[in-house]
Amino acid sequence: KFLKRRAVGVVPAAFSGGQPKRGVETGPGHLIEFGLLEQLQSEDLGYEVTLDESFPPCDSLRPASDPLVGRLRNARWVSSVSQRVFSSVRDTCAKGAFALTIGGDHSVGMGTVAGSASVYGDLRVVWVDAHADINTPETTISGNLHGCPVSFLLGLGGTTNVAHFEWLRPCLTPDRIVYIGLRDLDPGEKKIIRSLGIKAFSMHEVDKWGIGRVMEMALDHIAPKRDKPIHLSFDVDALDPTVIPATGTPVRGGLTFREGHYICEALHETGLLVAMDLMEVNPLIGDQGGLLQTVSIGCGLVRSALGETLL
Ligand code: Z70
Ligand code: MN
Ligand code: MN
Ligand code: MN
Repeated sequence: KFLKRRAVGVVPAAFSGGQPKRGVETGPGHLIEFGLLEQLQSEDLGYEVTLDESFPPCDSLRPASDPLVGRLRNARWVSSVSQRVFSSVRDTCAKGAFALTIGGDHSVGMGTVAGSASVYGDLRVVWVDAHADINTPETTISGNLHGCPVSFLLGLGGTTNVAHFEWLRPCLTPDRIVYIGLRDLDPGEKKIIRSLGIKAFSMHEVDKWGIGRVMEMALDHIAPKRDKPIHLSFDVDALDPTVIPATGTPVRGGLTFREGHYICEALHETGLLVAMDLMEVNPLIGDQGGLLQTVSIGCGLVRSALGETLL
């Protein structure tokens, strides 16, 4: 309904500055090396795939000096990389292609969603994650910006006045985002979600209703008439660590292999999906077998969101 061409623009967001563990910046390279781009071009899917080759290595954007901004770490670096991601996603969406961002840590989610929202004003967001990533500069305990992108998108708690983020304006409202897979929230994040009435399907709701009902309810909330563009921001740590071991913050009790794929399949079926992020693949966590499994399943999630079916 929204995409003008059978084309995918890929942004390799090889970035680790939103959290302290190195390795996650090599996630995009591993996904590409495993054959992600060829899989999307294959006769089964048949997309025209363009990699943003001009996207700089994020380490090259690291400023010489990046002092704390309040509690926030690497604010200057996160801002410049996110702004670059924003431009690339915006340009891809403006061409009528599907914007696929592969990461890399989830702090750049502020750039991906801002980018697609700048083209699709009426955007809806499905945030699949073990974490809510909705800490504000005031509530964050860790100071890691990958725990904050949603608050920046909503313009919460001083986010509109944080140094270096002047380029980012609020582009989302609490009624236009839905969470799936949550199970590891800070106390301040629970308060924010409750007070704003943000629709959230934690693992408790997934257990209670099953993923089929959850997806129906999620879509009924953000697009009751199934007529709004949707951005899927998928943090691979939403899946159980037995399924996705190679990620920086594994949390037990997560989504199964099939539940993760079902989310992607159901979103594809709506015909409303315009962008996807696949974030937080960290090849340095765990062993070689776990890495291969993570990268292989990560590619499968993207293929499902782009229309691969079982039959
Ligand atoms: C915690 C924080 C987090 C991963 C986001 C965790 C955040 N709420 N962890 N993504 N993998 O630091 O704000
Ligand atoms: Mn994260
Ligand atoms: Mn997470
Ligand atoms: Mn996340």
